[in-house]
Amino acid sequence: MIANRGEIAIRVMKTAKKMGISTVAVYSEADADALHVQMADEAYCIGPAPSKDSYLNQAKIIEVAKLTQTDGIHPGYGFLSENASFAKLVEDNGIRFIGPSPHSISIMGSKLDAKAAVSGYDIPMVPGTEGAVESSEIGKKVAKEIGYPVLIKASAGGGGKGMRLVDNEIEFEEQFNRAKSEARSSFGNDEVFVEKYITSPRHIEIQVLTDNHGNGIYLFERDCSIQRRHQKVVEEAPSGKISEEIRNAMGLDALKVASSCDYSGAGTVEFIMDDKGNYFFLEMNTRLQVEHPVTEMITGVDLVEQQIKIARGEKLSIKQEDLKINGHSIELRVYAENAKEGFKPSIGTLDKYAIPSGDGVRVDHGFSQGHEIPIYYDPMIAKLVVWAETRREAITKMIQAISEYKIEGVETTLEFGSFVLNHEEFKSAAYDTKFVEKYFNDFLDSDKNSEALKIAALISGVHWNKHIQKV
Ligand code: MV4
Repeated sequence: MIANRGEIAIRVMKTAKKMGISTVAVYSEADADALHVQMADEAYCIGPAPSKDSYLNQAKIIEVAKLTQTDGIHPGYGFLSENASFAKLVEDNGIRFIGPSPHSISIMGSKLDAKAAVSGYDIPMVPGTEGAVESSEIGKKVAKEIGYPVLIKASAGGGGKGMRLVDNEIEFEEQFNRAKSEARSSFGNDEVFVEKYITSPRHIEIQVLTDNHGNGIYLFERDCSIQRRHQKVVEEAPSGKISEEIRNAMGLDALKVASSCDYSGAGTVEFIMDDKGNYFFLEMNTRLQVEHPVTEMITGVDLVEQQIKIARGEKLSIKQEDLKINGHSIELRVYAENAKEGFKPSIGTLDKYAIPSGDGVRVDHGFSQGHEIPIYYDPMIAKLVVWAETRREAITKMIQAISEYKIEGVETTLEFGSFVLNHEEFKSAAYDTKFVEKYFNDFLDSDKNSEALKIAALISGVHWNKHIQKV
């Protein structure tokens, strides 16, 4: 059973079919016509459109699993994928959870628990407090020691939620109180800690696979620095800026992080890297990630197949020395959003929908022509993934693929993707997490320029017809 929807439900079913496993889909009333429902061997409606009534309805999902004699549940990403209580409920009902144990999920779901778990494993961490900071006075003392600017982070946060930047001591108390009350209202847990702020980091994450027999491998890195307000836009593997030596050190450190919580399955260890190439452990994501395809493209490993085998209790059959990086892969997330209006969701019907194709082009999507993008869920339409021998060729292939992608009926982020891929800073691989913030206005201007050029071309055409041609 796939307890999810859209492209990831389809992605998981593809591998299940390849492995001869029959599939059960669940869906909300908004998704009755969805592709993931059509593709499954069996499909059951689990409630109304809002996620809390359907894709987050644990009791209903278990009820369908029991009815269909489901052996294992794949949670995809989002929804219930990092919910330790759900993983436990699944196992308590005699069903395999295709993911790590509730214990691993729970440790990595708390940043303070994660820090405590990895301490003693000699993993580089950003300078800061070890435990929760109880008062603004204590926090200020630490901040003075490590030096401003500092970040106040919520232990229960993640993906950028519940973070406060503090530039100097005068602002500390106010930001501390805000961070605490935000954490309390958003996560029901107001524990916060303080870290030195790394100004313009790169976001580098390592894919790992570990089994229940103590074996683990790392499948190299993905650079996910191109993002907007913690929403990733472009991801690539390998990073264009990492030496073999750092790559291997990060890989081994990522495996230590996995060991620290007895991890089993596919996981991602997130690091930030400063402008001198120092890297620091941030958090571990205990799920299959949206951007997993770029890793599959450069390693040839089907990560979902490995997840299923590990959940069955099999030993990892791939050894570290079997793995090598083959070529280069880039992913662009195609959202139903109007980039020019601050990435406002653009909901509607896909009146025209034609995907690019060809060697080294992969599109993971959950819609086809005529489908409506529901307002209830994430507005991602598709992931456009390319592979080529070299980074340069992969960039060229992506630019070509974007131009062949035809979507009408909703606004999309394809044009913004083209802006990123054509940018010198992207081409030189020198970008960091400030990229979108730094260049967004250039994107707006480039658009105005191209509008101006179009108008100029039209005017000169009219002029030619009216005056010059007659001469
Ligand atoms: C940081 C940081 C700088 N210094 N921690 C954002 C998401 C969450 N996983 C942690 N994040 C950050 N933590 C310290 N000490 C900068 C970020 C950050 C970031 C990290 C990864 C990718 C994109 C980011 C965008 C803004 C801030």
